[in-house]
Amino acid sequence: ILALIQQKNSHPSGDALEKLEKGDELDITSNSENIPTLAFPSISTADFQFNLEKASDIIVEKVEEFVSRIGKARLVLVDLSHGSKILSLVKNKAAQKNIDSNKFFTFVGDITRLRSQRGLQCNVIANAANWRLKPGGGGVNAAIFKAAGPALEIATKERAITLSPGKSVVVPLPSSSPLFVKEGVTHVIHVLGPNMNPQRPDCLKDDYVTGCKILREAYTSLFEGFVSIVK
Ligand code: AR6
Repeated sequence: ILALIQQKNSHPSGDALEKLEKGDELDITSNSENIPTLAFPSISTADFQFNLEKASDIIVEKVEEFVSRIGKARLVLVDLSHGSKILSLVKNKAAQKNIDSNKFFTFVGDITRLRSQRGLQCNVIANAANWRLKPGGGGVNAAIFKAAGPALEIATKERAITLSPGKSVVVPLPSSSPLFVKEGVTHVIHVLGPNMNPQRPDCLKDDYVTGCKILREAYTSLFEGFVSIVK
């Protein structure tokens, strides 16, 4: 059954298996084309090896702070698989805090194919970037630069050359970008989170006091960036 569900992933239909797999996501994706929506990955928790429990606390804390400031808009935490630990941690903690599930929810999908494959229209997507703001390097950064084509690299250079940890930069996506055309993405917000991976630049080792402070700053900067677009 799981294999069948995975096969069905890329072809939304009214099929019973599809409904089983998507669950309440069906309600989320229907009739919501024009609601400004930010899709964001969990910053720093894969390649940058940030602790998932601590990251999930910070995500929920920052979401709670911003849901009241975004009007009708929505925030959506995205990850690639149904087994995503960060999605389940955040989902449970958000439910405990009674965060409005119309304004914030978790969602399984490739952030570069949310509309075409999963039926979720997100006009803004966040990228867990590197400090050079360059394509490649794996993870969501590589996927977003690849899907957006050279237009994103050029547009990014016009806004910033580098990024320090905890900061973000809003990049309007040219309408020639495939990500704009196919997915309806109008802005990419690059965010640089704290790095706990000794093999990457600016490693904080185990300094989670600094790490948590920088991750909070990163989400504040990301959500402020989204607020500035929505206004
Ligand atoms: N769609 C949705 N979520 C994704 C996708 C995708 N296509 N790809 C990955 N994720 P990571 P970091 C999730 O490693 O830890 C890069 O090389 C992933 O499962 O992309 O901040 C950059 O160049 C995880 O939950 O970002 C930086 O050097 C989340 O996205 C460095 O990695 C973030 O994982 C940044 O590391």
